[in-house]
Amino acid sequence: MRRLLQLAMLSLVALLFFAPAAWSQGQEVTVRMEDNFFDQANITVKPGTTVTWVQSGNNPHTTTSYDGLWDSGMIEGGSGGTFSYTFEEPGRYDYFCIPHESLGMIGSVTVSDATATASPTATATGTATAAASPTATALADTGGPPVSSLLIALVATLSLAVYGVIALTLLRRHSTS
Ligand SMILES: [Cu+2]
Repeated sequence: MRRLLQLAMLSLVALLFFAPAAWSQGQEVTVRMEDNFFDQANITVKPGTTVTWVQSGNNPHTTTSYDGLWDSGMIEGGSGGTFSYTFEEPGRYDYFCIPHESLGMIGSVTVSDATATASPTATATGTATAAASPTATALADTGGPPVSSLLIALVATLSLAVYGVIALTLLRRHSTS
């Protein structure tokens, strides 16, 4: 009975060890700077997410916050240059490309804590019909890692428990024979 208790404690320790690492992981999202638009232009991310803009076009582009929060400066065309910004506070952050704002090269990052309600709010705030599908992809991307990490933690805990049971059974057999 004491062995089972120790086993349960061990599993709990394993879960406590793995789970926070999976949950606290900062997520990363990439937005491409094309000629002349952002792909994806409207994304929804969780607080603590780092968004990296990658120069994927031949024209020079910038990612510039309308609120003055960030400004990449001109990133040369064909350079593959990048610019990153980490979003901590929930809210909506609009940005544009300095040379191509008039051509509609604008985008937004919505930072939202909610996972279940994120989809309806994102659709409600988006005015263009085309915004619906990129937002859905972004949600799928950001939703993936924590679930899989949690699964790994669960599998690790389960395998540890199974290993313990096998060891216990072997020990019992040894003592009875
Ligand atoms: Cu541009």
